[in-house]
Amino acid sequence: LISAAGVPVKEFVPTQEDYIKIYNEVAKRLVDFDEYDDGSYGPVLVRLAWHASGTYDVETKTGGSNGATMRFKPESEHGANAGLLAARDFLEPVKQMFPWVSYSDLWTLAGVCALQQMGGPVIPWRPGRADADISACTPDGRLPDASKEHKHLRSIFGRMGFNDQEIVALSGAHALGRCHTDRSGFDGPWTFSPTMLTNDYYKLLVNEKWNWKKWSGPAQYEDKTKALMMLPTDMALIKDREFKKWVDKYAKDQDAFFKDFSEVIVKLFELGVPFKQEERWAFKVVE
Ligand code: ZEM
Repeated sequence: LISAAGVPVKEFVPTQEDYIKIYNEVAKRLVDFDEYDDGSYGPVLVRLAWHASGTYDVETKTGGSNGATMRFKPESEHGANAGLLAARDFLEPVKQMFPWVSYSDLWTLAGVCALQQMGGPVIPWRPGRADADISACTPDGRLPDASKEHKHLRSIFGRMGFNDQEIVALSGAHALGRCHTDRSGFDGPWTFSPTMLTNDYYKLLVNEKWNWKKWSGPAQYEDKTKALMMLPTDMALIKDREFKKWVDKYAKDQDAFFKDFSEVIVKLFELGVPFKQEERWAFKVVE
């Protein structure tokens, strides 16, 4: 790099220490801004990282977390991305503090931070994503539609390169957060501890009785307390025999869930990224 005066400028080459600073800053902001939703921006940060990554198409090698094209219309206005501006806005001051980081690395690292800070497993991460321009925006319809069932799940997640076990392991993220009527139209949380990653999602799927909710909103299920919900796509995981095997396993074994969840999230966040760095880093939870 050459400055305007013609003097060579040393390029800033971030090290692991610099990414630790970002992780720690996101963790600090999760504590500082605890009046959002159920008391944490964590779930919506996880959803941002997932929706940035889940546009990947193995055949055309388009989409995925590399690029961070959700910054642009039309992708930011795709129905599935409703509400994710809250997550992008939450991270903007972090981007200003560390202007050298790409949005695409920042969004996935924030997802890792949120999951670990909410009690999840260690999720090894490495940098290497570069932001793209508007021309790399993906077409609408690449993310799953909650009103559909098993065939749709296999076709959408198959396009990203995931098998049945991976689909079920990824879905355990619904232990976190909630549905918002002004975003997806659905309403309510999946578990009683929406800011802690646990295997409760699977336990509730197999142990509770789920009935159609009687309301004028989109078709969803509710438990007998009417406090919790399941989407039609969540119920597909116990209606389909092959999916159900994995739900049963994770309902019984939280360690197995954590191990498989970590592996599949690493894969999700890395879809389509042309990494130069082989090594992944494990970030320490901020207490
Ligand atoms: Zn979700 N998800 N998701 N998801 N999701 C919502 C919320 C959250 C589906 C879906 O339609 C919805 C995965 C898979 C799938 C999270 C993480 C992950 C909502 C509610 C809907 C409708 C949005 C709203 O109204 O705010 C469908 C159909 C999926 C197919 C299997 C995967 C995979 C995820 C991560 C690995 C999270 C954390 C939330 C909660 C967001 C929040 O704001 O609380």
